[in-house]
Amino acid sequence: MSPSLFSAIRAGLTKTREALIGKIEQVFTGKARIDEEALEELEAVLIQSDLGVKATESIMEALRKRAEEGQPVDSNTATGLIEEEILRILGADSLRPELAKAEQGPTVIMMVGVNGTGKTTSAGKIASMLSKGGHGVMLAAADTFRAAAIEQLEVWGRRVGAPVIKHQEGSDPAAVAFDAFEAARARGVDYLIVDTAGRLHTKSNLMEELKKIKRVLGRAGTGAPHEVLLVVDATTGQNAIAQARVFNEAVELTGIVLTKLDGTARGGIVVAICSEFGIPVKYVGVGEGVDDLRPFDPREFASSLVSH
Ligand SMILES: Nc1nc2c(ncn2[C@@H]2O[C@H](COP(=O)(O)OP(=O)(O)O)[C@@H](O)[C@H]2O)c(=O)[nH]1
Ligand SMILES: [Mg+2]
Repeated sequence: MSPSLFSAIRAGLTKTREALIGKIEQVFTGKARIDEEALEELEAVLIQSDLGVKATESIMEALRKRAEEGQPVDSNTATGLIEEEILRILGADSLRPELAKAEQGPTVIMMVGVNGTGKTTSAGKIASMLSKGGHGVMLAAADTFRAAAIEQLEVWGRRVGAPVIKHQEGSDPAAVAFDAFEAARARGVDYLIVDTAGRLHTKSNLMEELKKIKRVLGRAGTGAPHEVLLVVDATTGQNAIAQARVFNEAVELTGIVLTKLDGTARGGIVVAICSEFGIPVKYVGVGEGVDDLRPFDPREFASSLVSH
């Protein structure tokens, strides 16, 4: 990974890192070595940092083991151990950010998530990334709830040079997805990215709508959708866990796109999602621009979270 990519994630995680390191150093202030009180304070810090109960438990186990062995634990060794454990949880080598590929025909990527998390923006960014990689990309406007949502995707389509398949506002999203698949196949496009709606509190049930889109795509093309990416806003913290659970039950997620890592102190939520569901984080969003998307690199992420 090039230095410029490295710094985008590191820069995005600045608030998260500074908050976490600051709190850890505070625990050790005036203490030569770790004691029970410090361990308890540290546990509270990890929980507050959105790392989740499971991850916190395994980190605490490693710290206690070290303390019991009589080895000195100061703030530096503590952050070192935390980084190691986070890396283990993120599955450094097993969780690959690469997208699945269809054996034949277009690879279909379905974007899901609640309103405002960054689905449409991430669809545009992924389209740009794939297009720059030399692939043919098409977008499907399956958020038909508001005309503005369709227009927003069209703006991205123009920016990226990808055709957008759309129907009228209020039409059946599954029908849009089906037409888009047929168009993508007919034109020999490599990737079809399906943008969907995220409103939760309306008469029509969002989860049923998403299941239908998925079903229709599955009938249209073998193995489709090949990716179902949950777009999660990092600033929502623990709420992301509840979202991951609901969407995973409905449409079986294959990966996560974590957006708005820039400017939040809650980047630790990635660790919680990984340890809770074992769903790989594939991309992170570090800004609103077309190039503000990065493949997720567990090593870089872990070190950006706790290393000075
Ligand atoms: N700072 C920041 N803003 C983002 C990021 N991703 C999306 N946004 C912004 O979040 C808002 C909602 O994005 P949108 O794609 O419309 O969300 P959707 O409702 O899930 O489709 C927009 O203002 C985006 O520019 C990100 O990674 N960082
Ligand atoms: Mg949208």
